[in-house]
Formats: sequence, structure tokens, C-alpha cells
Amino acid sequence: AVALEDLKFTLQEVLDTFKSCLSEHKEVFLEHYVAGWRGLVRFMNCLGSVFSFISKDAVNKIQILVNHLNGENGAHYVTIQSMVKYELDSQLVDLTKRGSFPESGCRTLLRLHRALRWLELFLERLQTSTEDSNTSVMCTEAYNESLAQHHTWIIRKAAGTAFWALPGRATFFDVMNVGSPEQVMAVLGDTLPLISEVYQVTEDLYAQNNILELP
Ligand code: 1PX
Repeated sequence: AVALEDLKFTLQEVLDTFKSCLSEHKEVFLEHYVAGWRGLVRFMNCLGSVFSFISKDAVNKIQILVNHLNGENGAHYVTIQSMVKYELDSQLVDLTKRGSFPESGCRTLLRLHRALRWLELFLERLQTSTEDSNTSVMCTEAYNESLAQHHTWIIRKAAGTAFWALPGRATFFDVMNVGSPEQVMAVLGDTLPLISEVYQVTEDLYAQNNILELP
């Protein structure tokens, strides 16, 4: 019962944090972005231990960003926009090959940003799915269209194997604990546009600064 209440709280929190991510001038608050990811990771942890190698990497990247936020230059990390400007102006980013700044905010956030695209594609599929749709297939397709293109063969193999351990659609909806399938659809309908917008704003920012391929 405790776990289920946690989940309910978590999914509501995910929804709320992605809502609060964007400022009125379409800046993305790093604190809320990171909080959104925390919620997603908590949800993923409830799906089983086969996903722990994925959540470990996500947690690691979240922590790097939190350290920047809480560090002495934290004021530059309030929004993704200010972070990019600060790190590029101060030459704190490895642009072509890995070197002195393996933990730059820019390259770290880029990994989560790419994963957000996976999430967008997966949730889109979930939203248009029917009772007999297969979550593993939806997850694999979303992955192949997004993150896979940035992963090595070994990671793709490991991820592909983990996807087959995903619970089926009905269980997946139960675990979300937001109510009937209709209510799940409503939550998805609420969340997806926000996630898409946060994704697009970040994507445009990275494209404008020519940093979509950071090593
Ligand atoms: C309502 C549905 C919610 C579902 C929530 C699921 C949250 C998923 C969170 C996934 C976060 C993954 C971050 C991956 C970042 C990454 O690409 N890292 C790689 C590159 O990093 P590097 O520092 O070396 O440049 C790194 O090599 C990654 C290793 C771990 C494997 C990553 C596989 C990603 C699969 C994503 C799909 C998650 C499926 C969860 C099932 C629901």
C-alpha cells in the first residue's frame, strides 16, 4: 500500500514538475527539469530490478546537474538557457572530443534530453494503444527511433533485453495508479504536450548553439 501511494504521488509530481519547468519566456528551470527526472526514475524503479542499470545512469546524470546547481556557480544554472550560455562563454564544455570537462552541464543534460525524446515517443504510443498492444514493442520502437542512435552496440543489446521484461499494458496502467485506462489516457493527454514543449525548447537551444553532438 505504501509503495502504491508513493507511485501516485510520484506520477502527480512528474506531471506537476513538467508543468512548472517552463518560464513565461520559455526558459527551462533546471531544478524542475531535474525533479521531473527524479520522478520518472522512481517510477522506473518500481518496474523491476532489470532496469536498475538504466536508472543508475540516469541518477548519476541527475546528480551531476544537482551538483552544478548547488555549486558556487549555481546562479548560472538556474535555467538551461543560462547554463548553456555560461558554460560556452567560459569554455567549460568539450566540444569535439572528451577531455577536461566530462561532467559539463551541457553534455550531461544532452543525454537526458535525448532520453526525453524516447519518453515522448513511448507515451505517444501508449496513448494511441489498444488493449492488445505490447508495451515491449512500443518501448523498443520508441528507443530505436531515438536513443538507440546514440548508443553503442553493447548498450543497445542490454536495453533491448531489459525491454522484454516490461510488464504488459494492463499491469503498466495499474502501476501508474491513476485510475481507469480512460483516466490514464487523460493524464497522458495532459502531460504529453508539456513534455513535448520542454523537449522542443531544449532541442532548439542546443541546435542554435550547435551542441547537439557533444561527446
Ligand atoms: C509513464 C512512463 C514513464 C516511464 C519512465 C521511464 C524513465 C526512463 C528513464 C531513462 C533514462 C535513461 C537515461 C540514459 C542516458 C544515456 O543515454 N546514457 C548513456 C550515454 O551516457 P554517456 O555518459 O556514456 O555519454 C549511457 O551509456 C547509458 C547507459 C544505460 C542504458 C540506457 C538505456 C536507456 C533506455 C531508455 C528507456 C528506458 C525504458 C524504461 C522502461 C519504462
